[in-house]
Amino acid sequence: MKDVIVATENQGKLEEIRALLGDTFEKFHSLKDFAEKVPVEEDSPLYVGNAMKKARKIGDRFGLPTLADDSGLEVEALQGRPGVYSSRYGRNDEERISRLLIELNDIPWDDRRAAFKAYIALYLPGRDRCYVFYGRLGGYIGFEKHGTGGFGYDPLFYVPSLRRYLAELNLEEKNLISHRSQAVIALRDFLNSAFYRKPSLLNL
Ligand code: ITT
Repeated sequence: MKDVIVATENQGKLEEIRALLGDTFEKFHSLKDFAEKVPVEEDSPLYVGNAMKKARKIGDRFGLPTLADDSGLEVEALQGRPGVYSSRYGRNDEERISRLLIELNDIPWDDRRAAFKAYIALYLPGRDRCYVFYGRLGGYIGFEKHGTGGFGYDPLFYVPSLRRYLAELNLEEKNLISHRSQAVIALRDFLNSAFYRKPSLLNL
C-alpha cells in the first residue's frame, strides 16, 4: 500500500505535486476526500515550520503518509516580502497581484528580482518521522500580467532562462523548473533510494 495525502487546499499545488509523484505513490488523497475538516493554523514565521505542522496534523488525524507544501514569493525590493505571508497578502490571487504591482510601482526592472521558495514536508505517522525538502526558482516580477496558466503569482513571474512568464507555461513545462518541482524531485530521489535500501519504508 502506498497511499499518500496531499494536505493542501490549493488545487494548483495539488496538480503539480501529483504530476511528479504518479510513479512514487499508488493512491493520492486530497483534503477534499475527507469529510472532516482539520484546521491548521500556519503561525510559524518559517515555511519549514508551517509545512511540518500541516503534514503532522493531517497525517496524525488520518493515519496516512502526508505531504504538505509551504511556499512563497520573496521580492528583493520589498526586503523578501510577501514571503511566508504570500497567501495572506490579499483575499484572492487578483488582489495579491494588484497589491504587489502597486508596491513595486516605480521600481525599475533590475530591482524587481524575486524568488519562489518551496518547502515540502513528508510525514510518516507510523514512524513519527518528518522529512523536509527545498526548492527555489529565481526570476523577476513583471510590470503587468502575462499568460493564463498556473496559479497565484505565476502571471507576474518572469523566468529569464525561458524568456517567459510562469503563467505562459503548461503544467509539464512549469514542473521542469519550478521551486516546488525541485523540492518534490528531491523527495522522490530520497524515497527511491530509501526504498532501495528499505522497501517497507512507506508500508504502514
Ligand atoms: P495550502 O496552505 O492549503 O497548501 P496556500 O495557497 O495557502 O495552500 P501557502 O500557505 O503555502 O499555500 O501559500 C503559498 C502562496 O504563495 C500561494 O497561495 C501563492 O500565492 C504563492 N505561491 C506559492 N507557489 C506558487 C507558484 O508555484 N506559483 C504562484 N504562486 C505561488
